[in-house]
Order: sequence, then structure tokens, then C-alpha cells
Amino acid sequence: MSNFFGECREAVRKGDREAAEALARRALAENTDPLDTIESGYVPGLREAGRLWDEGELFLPELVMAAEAMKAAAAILQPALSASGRQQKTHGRVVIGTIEGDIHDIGKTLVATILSANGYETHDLGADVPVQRFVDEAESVGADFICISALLTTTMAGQKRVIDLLKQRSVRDKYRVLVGGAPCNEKWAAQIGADGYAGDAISAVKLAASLVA
Ligand code: B12
Repeated sequence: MSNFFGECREAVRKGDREAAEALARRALAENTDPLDTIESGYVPGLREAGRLWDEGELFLPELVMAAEAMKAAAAILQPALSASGRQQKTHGRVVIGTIEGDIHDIGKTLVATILSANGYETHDLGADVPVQRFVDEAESVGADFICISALLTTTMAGQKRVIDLLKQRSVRDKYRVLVGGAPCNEKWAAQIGADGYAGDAISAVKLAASLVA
């Protein structure tokens, strides 16, 4: 299995979309767990590409190709991922998106898919979402959770602005606000008055469940 995940990792690291897609189809055919394939195969490949880019060994277009390969493979696995959870009842309504100024959407989409697979009604607003839209959408769908992703140190302040706007409109107590993304941590969540932080999609589901309880 580790060899299969190794192939997934390599396909994404090299930005080889066709190979990444073929491996995703193979995972489906062989009943390999779709989340394991993403988390243990493709994600380490993307992180490796990011590290190489950071060290000046890859150019930005090559990193974009790695991200595109990862997204294409994840899209093939998405139906299986959505079917993998227990969908008997809705645990809550979630509005989720990546904050304005930030186009990183791979992790956010993974969290949205896994929440949805675990019985949360998920409204995915996409990436580069204005602060006000999080609040308007939460109000309009009657959300229980607002989940805000930020991958840049320059955009994470937007997570605080969402919370500030909720307070300004006197609706902060209606929602549980969860934050995540590479630069975030528990300390940051506490600092900005969020209800919690999670470092990956499975932890996000556990966190949401603990807050519902
Ligand atoms: C892929 C990638 C890109 C792709 C994005 C493609 C896409 N459609 O998403 C491209 C190439 C386009 C890109 C662009 C840029 N990037 Co970039 N990118 C990355 C990289 C390598 C991986 C991110 C990723 O997808 N990881 C895989 C996913 C699955 O993991 P994840 O996002 O962390 O999500 C998980 C958890 O964080 C958590 N989670 C995520 N969101 C949420 C939300 C909630 C509520 C919860 C509970 C949990 C949660 O669960 C997820 C699933 O497990 C990171 C490096 C890194 N280590 O993160 C840099 C990184 C984020 N990028 C960086 C930079 C600087 C940029 C650019 C500014 C580069 C440039 N000069 O143009 C632009 C930004 C443009 C913009 N305005 O947004 C920096 C940020 C540095 C900083 N301190 O701010 C990083 C850290 C790289 C680095 N080391 O320098 N990038």
C-alpha cells in the first residue's frame, strides 16, 4: 500500500495530472480508502512540491501543475469520499469558504467534503470570499457553523474580521466559528475569539461534533 501511496505522492510532486488521475481511478477500482489515498498519497506530494518551491527548486507554474494534479485526482475520488461517511441525519448546517485575498482552496474543499460526508449540510462559498459574504450567507441559510480557511499570513486577519462583523451585527452567539489553514493554530483561534481550530479534515469533523455535543 505504501508503494501505491508513494506513486500518488510522486505523480502530484511532478505535476503529472494524467498519472495522478489514473492512480485515483485505480484506488476506486481496488477499493482503497479515498481519504487515505488523499491524505497519505496526494497531500504529501503537494507539500513536497511546496517545500521544493520554497527552496527555489521549483518554479511557480510547476507548483500550480502539482496543485492541478492534486485537484483533478481529488475530483475523481470525491463521489467515493462523499459516500464514505454516515449520512443518516444532519448534525448541523455549515457555511465554509477561503477568506478574501486567498485563492488556496484544496484544503477547504477537503474539509467541506468530509463534513458533508459525515452528515453536515455544507454550503461551500469557494475561495476569495469577502468577509461580509460569510456573515450574509450564514444568516440566510441559518447556519450552525462558519468555517473559515486561510493559508496566508496576510489573509488570516480576515478570519478575525468575520468574527468582528458577527459581533457588530450582534449575532456572534448564533454560530460556532471554526478556523483552519497552514498559518493558523489553537492560539490564533483563541486570540481572535473563534470557537476552535483543526489541523486536518478529520479533526475538523471531531471538533464540530464536540461543539454540537
Ligand atoms: C498548493 C499551494 C498553492 C497553489 C494553490 C492552488 C489551490 N487551488 O489551492 C498555488 C500555486 C496557486 C498557490 C499560490 C500562492 N501561494 Co501557495 N501554497 C500551496 C501549498 C504548497 C499547499 C497548500 C495545500 O493545498 N495543501 C494541501 C491541503 C490539503 O492542506 P491545507 O490547505 O493545509 O488544508 C488542511 C488543513 O490546513 C485543514 N484546513 C484547511 N482549511 C481549513 C478550514 C477550517 C475551518 C478547518 C477547521 C480546517 C482547515 O484541513 C485541510 C485538510 O487536511 C502551500 C504550502 C503548505 N505547506 O501549506 C503553499 C503556501 C500556502 N503558499 C504560499 C504563498 C506565499 C503563495 C502565493 C502568495 C505565491 C505567489 N508569490 O504568488 C500565492 C497566493 C495567491 C493568493 N492570493 O492566494 C505560502 C504562504 C506563506 C505565508 N506565510 O503566508 C505557502 C505556505 C508556501 C510557503 N512555504 O511559502 N499556492
